[in-house]
Amino acid sequence: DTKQNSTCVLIGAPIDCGKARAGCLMGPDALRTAGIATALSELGFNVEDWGNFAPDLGPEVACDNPAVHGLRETIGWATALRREGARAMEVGTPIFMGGDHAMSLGSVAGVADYAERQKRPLFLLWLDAHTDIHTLATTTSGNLHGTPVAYAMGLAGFEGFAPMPTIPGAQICYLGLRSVDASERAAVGEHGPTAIDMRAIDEYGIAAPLEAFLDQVRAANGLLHVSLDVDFLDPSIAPAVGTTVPGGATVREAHLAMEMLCDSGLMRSLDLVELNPFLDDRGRTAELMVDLTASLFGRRVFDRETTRYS
Ligand code: HAR
Ligand code: MN
Ligand code: MN
Ligand code: MN
Repeated sequence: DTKQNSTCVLIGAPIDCGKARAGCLMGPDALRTAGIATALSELGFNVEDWGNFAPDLGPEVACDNPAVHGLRETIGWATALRREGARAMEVGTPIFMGGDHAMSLGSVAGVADYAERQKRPLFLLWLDAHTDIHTLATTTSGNLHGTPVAYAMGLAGFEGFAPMPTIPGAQICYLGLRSVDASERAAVGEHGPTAIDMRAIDEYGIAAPLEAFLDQVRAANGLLHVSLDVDFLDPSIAPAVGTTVPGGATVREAHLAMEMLCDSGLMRSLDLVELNPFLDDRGRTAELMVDLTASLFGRRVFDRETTRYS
């Protein structure tokens, strides 16, 4: 409905337990400071900021892999964000403001609950240097921000997490990959998400592979969840992230992807993750993330009609 289309719900998720380096807990407030609500209001959206949430902590959970850490807290976050995410889907477009990428164990599950109620297939676009497809058994770092795609696909080894409506690999597309562990490469090969790495972007540009995925979503009448990790971007333009990997997307590639996503009208929910303001340079990464969000919601230099030259 129109209210749903015109409302953005900001969900603060200061989750910081998905890796060792601290600081992502300041992410939601840095995005607010950089003006995310104003940017969306200026584009004509009604913005509801639901504030920062906290994990629903349950009992301690055992895990066979001794490397895994932060499991109880991460499950608590997943429970809280799943509930709030599903609720926000009824109100408008949720923008989950992380927090590290372990946030998506909850955000994607909440969106998947909603998609199941609507009886529509959910598609996932993962803009990231990393595949984040470890299970609790395969992760060697034990950092749970490296696991949400595996959970979303329903892979085994998520003891302690509630089962979620799973997303088949064929409905998942990665864009921007350049740091993938051997066991993750095997999982991608076996379970079939589309993996657009930086070499593919260098060879074909970012538009063609993204358009092909959007065509797939459209043809299936799907809902699209977009998960934007700061490290999708090149560290020279986005230094505020713990896991910098050289050779990422440029400002223009990232804006083009956002503009195409906006034009498609397919995006139904968004994650902004891994922003670590403690590592930022005078707020420039937070500001870039807000500018990209604005492009995603319709900010333009000119509309296409004005710019047509042929
Ligand atoms: N694959 C590595 C690991 O599991 C690195 C994961 C880093 N993940 C993120 N999110 N920064 O994309 O430790
Ligand atoms: Mn990630
Ligand atoms: Mn990453
Ligand atoms: Mn097309």
